[in-house]
Amino acid sequence: MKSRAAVAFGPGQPLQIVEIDVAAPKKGEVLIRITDTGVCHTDAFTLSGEDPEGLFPVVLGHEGAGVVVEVGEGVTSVKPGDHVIPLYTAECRECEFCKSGKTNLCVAVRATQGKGVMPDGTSRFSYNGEPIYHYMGCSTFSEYTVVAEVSLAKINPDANPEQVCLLGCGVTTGIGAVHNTAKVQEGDSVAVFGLGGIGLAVIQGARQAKAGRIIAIDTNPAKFELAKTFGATDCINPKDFDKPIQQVIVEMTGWGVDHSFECIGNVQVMRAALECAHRGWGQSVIIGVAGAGQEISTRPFQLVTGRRWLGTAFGGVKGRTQLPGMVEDAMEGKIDLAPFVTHTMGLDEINHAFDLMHEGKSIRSVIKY
Ligand code: NAD
Ligand code: AHE
Ligand code: ZN
Repeated sequence: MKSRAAVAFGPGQPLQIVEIDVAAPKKGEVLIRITDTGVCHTDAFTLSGEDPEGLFPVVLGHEGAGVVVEVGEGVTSVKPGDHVIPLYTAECRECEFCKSGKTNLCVAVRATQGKGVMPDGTSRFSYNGEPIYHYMGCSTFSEYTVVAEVSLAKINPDANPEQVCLLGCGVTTGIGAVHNTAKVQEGDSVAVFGLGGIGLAVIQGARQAKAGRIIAIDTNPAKFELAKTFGATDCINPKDFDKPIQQVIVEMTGWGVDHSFECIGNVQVMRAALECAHRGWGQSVIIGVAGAGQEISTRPFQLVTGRRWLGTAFGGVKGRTQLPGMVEDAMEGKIDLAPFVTHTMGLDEINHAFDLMHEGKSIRSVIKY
């Protein structure tokens, strides 16, 4: 079938809106009509050419919501008409990782996903007869996309897709990082570096966990108002100080914070986030994605003296099992999604969504098909 799609033909190039061909779903696959998709900084990261797994031409997008159109052979967990959120972290419930009870990092489709193809090693997308790569197992920047059955969470059909699409990545990642990765407890102190969709979701999660002090850090003070609305108790701009921001935070708190979260993808900030953690027990969670060749560093003494460095993907959330409940939480007002959607637009304007992100003017732009 034909589908309108925003195709990234090469790194650093604007997306082009073209009509691509989408092949029927094969065994274990599902054809989805995407109704709404957020634009996450990871899409911009891969488009920039910095992603070691970046492939072109590709249909980007991984934060969507849609409706099942057709199922391939053997698919039993969803049927046409079901409302779904595509998952870039699949959940097969059969692999060693799924069965471990220790992680959400299912490996069922991860190897082929990273190569931009479906589990059988081929693409369902083409343009002028030439294959186009899939992205993160989702490719939500096409109105019609094909994903693996294990990469779909079935959700309440009454949920607002313009909002719950954000549970496909950003909001789930931030909230999940607080509860599943850091396990923030009542009264704990928290520092959040970077106040985009991810960092603001961390703040919302920290408030759910009844954290005490929540220190929000960004170089763009325009982000502070929403951070305070979500529960930040202090907002600070590293540019306002002539000493390292980790020193500022340690001085603000005595010995540092119980938990810090890096939500930017900057390896220098990752170091600062680790070093503002409390001597003896403070932990720092890396959420941001850094470019090819970049590495983190700190004095080992920082770890010897009890700080712990952690990381998280999709907030440790098992998508098929836990995402439907998070959608219900959003419908009941326990997760507040509306303030994240600062802009909505049609697919034709998707490059504007990337501009708004780079200019620091949006939290999330949602593309509506
Ligand atoms: P965003 O662009 O919306 O927000 C980033 C924020 O960081 C902005 O407010 C910006 O002003 C701020 N910032 C930039 N440099 C800074 C600095 N030096 N000090 C303080 N603040 C600074 O991005 P986003 O969509 O919220 O994504 C954030 C990061 O999380 C990205 O790296 C993205 O790829 C990553 N991410 C990871 C996961 C995961 O599962 N691990 C999931 C989603 C996104
Ligand atoms: N492809 C990159 C890594 C990108 C990355 O870390 N992605 C995050 C999700 S970002 C969502 O916005 C993630 O979940 N990683 C775990 C995984 O399995 O992809 C690289 O460095 O190669
Ligand atoms: Zn994302």
